[in-house]
Amino acid sequence: MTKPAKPEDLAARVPPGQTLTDNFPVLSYGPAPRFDPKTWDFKMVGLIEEPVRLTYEQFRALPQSKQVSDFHCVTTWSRLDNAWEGVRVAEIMKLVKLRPEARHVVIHCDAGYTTNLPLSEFIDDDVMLAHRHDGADLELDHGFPLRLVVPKLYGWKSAKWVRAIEFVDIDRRGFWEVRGYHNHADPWTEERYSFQEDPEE
Ligand SMILES: Nc1nc2c(c(=O)[nH]1)N[C@H]1C(S)=C(S)[C@@H](COP(=O)(O)O)O[C@H]1N2
Ligand SMILES: [Mo]
Repeated sequence: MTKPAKPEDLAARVPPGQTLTDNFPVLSYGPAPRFDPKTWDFKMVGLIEEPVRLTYEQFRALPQSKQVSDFHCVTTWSRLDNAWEGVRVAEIMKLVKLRPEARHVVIHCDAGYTTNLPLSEFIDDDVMLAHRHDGADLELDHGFPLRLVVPKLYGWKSAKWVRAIEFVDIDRRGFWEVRGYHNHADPWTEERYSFQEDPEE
């Protein structure tokens, strides 16, 4: 058992404008896609020397990690101490040789959802591709069989039902990023909406 956190410690973990929840709300645009382990695959494409395609079995055979992190949705709920299990992005990066022009990634999901990240933030130590949450397999609605977890950014960057990672040179905005949400999405500086973006960036 971990000691219950003191209220002042908790406050330091909740970004401005956020409210804590113990529930795990489902935030999805559209219904959860169907999962078929026989046809499911995971791809890495774009600015890498050799494209990668793994079957479900091959993906599940990759080395596993655990990590506890906080989750902040731009709709103002935050959920602390999520125990994620899966494959660290650092692990899948061992499977590719990046071309020098690669600077950004686009995450592609079943049913067409996408999100974008700078390469440097995608390969951060705390970013992972998870299939379990709080000791159980992810529910379908929470992204089973595979979701990205990017603890340092708002929840819409934590793409559910991930199928492919595309390495690109020029940044390309994802699903919410073209619909008025901030391209970067740092919850600590409340990067919520695209109108807040610095036009110089
Ligand atoms: N494929 C996909 N991934 C997605 C979304 C989505 O609509 N489709 N919603 C995002 C948003 S806005 C949030 S806050 C988190 C929510 O994850 P949860 O539903 O597991 O709480 O998933 C993100 N990933
Ligand atoms: Mo969200």
